[in-house]
Amino acid sequence: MTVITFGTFDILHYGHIRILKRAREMGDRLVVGVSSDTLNERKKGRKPVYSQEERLAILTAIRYVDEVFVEESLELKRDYILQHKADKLVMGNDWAGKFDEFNDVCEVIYLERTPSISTTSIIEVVKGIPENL
Ligand code: C2G
Repeated sequence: MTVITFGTFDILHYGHIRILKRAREMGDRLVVGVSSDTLNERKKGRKPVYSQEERLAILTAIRYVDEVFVEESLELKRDYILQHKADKLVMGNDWAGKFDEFNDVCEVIYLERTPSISTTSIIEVVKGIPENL
């Protein structure tokens, strides 16, 4: 059973590890599509802190991850699912409902997002911006 998930995974944190662990436990192989730097800039309007090569290397080193590839475009999601023969697509529930169209080629599952942690909040702490401003 192959599981696929997608994301930027910039400044890897506990929320990322938890979704990777839970996704991996839903099958016996986890493939991760890592957003390219260009896709991330389009999506979020800023460059990731870690380059795509660094993010790929970090994800490759995680025990729950069996394979990584670069996600170049959101429009190619169906092709990626088919190419990697994924049985399940797992995403955090900030994406709830957004990928239901792929239900015809795989099971689409949204897992609860881990509260109180995000790449953006880490960047703000590192920059020294008070959280409640
Ligand atoms: N996540 C989580 N808990 C958090 C933060 C993130 O469960 N506190 C999950 C997200 O729901 C997502 C994954 O970790 O499933 C990766 O998060 P991001 O790097 O923010 O990915 P994103 O930019 O949302 O990219 O094609 C879809 C996109 O590429 C998803």
